[in-house]
Amino acid sequence: MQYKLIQNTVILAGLMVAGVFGGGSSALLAQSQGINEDESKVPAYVLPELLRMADGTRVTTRQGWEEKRRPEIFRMFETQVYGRSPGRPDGMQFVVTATDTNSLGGLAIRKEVTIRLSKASNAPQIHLLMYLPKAVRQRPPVFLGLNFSGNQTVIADPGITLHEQWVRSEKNGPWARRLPAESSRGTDASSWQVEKILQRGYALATFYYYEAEPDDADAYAHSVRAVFPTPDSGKPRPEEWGAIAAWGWGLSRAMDYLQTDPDITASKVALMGHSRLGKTALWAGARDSRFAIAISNDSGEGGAALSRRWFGETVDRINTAFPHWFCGNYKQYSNNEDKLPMDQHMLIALMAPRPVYVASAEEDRWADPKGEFLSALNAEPVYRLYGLEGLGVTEMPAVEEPVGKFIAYHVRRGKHDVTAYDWDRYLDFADRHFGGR
Ligand code: GTR
Repeated sequence: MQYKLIQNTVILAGLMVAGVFGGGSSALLAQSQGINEDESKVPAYVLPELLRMADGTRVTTRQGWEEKRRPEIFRMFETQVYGRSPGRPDGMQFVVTATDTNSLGGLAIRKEVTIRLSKASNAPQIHLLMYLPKAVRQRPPVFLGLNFSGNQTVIADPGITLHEQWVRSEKNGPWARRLPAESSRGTDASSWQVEKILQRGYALATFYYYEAEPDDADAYAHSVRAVFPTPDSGKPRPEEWGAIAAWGWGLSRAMDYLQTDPDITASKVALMGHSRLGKTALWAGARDSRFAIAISNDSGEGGAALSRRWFGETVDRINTAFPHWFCGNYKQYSNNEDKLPMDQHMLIALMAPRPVYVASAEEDRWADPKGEFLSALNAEPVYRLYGLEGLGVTEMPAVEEPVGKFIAYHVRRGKHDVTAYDWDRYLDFADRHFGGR
């Protein structure tokens, strides 16, 4: 479409402009006026340049990227968007609590692992659920992802242990620990496709994201952030971790365990996350190079979607609705996107040279499918430094026409969700990068 061409040209031309950080005051004005879902009203904007240092120096080599520009961009995301998180805590313990060598009718080995995050008797725990494909004799590659509602929801398997969860029975009411209902088993099965993953020769590892932090602005006391605060701070400082960083930190702790597990290949772990957990997968992948692939499913604002593009959710809206997700410093960019020293294409680029997949859904306008595509496209210059092909197209592909090699993209029919179609594409992508089944 003519229109798309024009938009892409605006952005790519923006990349040529030396040292321009912003300049699109019309975009700024527009965003402060609220939510836009009309493509014809998207104002022009200029993206910060991926390969030019804040001091104006151009970066043209891998070494320059790895030693100078990548650390600079990483620090921007760390201090301005997601917040700095601590490293691996001391005294973690991994306990395999249950193994069923004949689960899902013989398709899988089910394993449950408790990750104790310190030696303290009241240490927070992560309960990792794993399925291993029985038919695969060698150590399989793994999809790792946080789940939204508890391990028992990913497939209707009566053998999955129910763990107490943080709940509030009424809005702003007191927090309590409760066992989830039996009836919740398998309620999210369509977005996990466990059997499909196993049939394709992959293992799955997942845990409930509330175990790192309940997703509520008032849940700080029950977060790993309260247990592992950075020195001398009761609450995080403005550049310290928000909930997305806490969830991502939990994924790194799951990786600590996976590196000790003789039944899987820890160098072949693909992170997959949907929506807020897609934002989390991208940030976790940027922070922790042990993750071999990162997959963002409909991650939208603060994930794959460009912040400066005024379409769908905005920085202001997300900071208002979910004040706990990002670090304190991110608040200053509400209705002020042009002041961001980076944009989200740079988050995608932080994965390089590792493969990264960005996926959208056609009806998920809130997440701005086109802004997600353009982010992936504008991450390509870094992959080029490695001689790696990115999307292989310059215009948004048609619905359900996946594109790309080291950066991949598709927009699927339908709404905000993870579906069998999405998983088929992620499995194909993993096959290509992990060397087949
Ligand atoms: C929405 C939020 C999005 C997205 C989504 C989700 O309410 O505005 O950024 O994260 O929730 O996580 O389902």
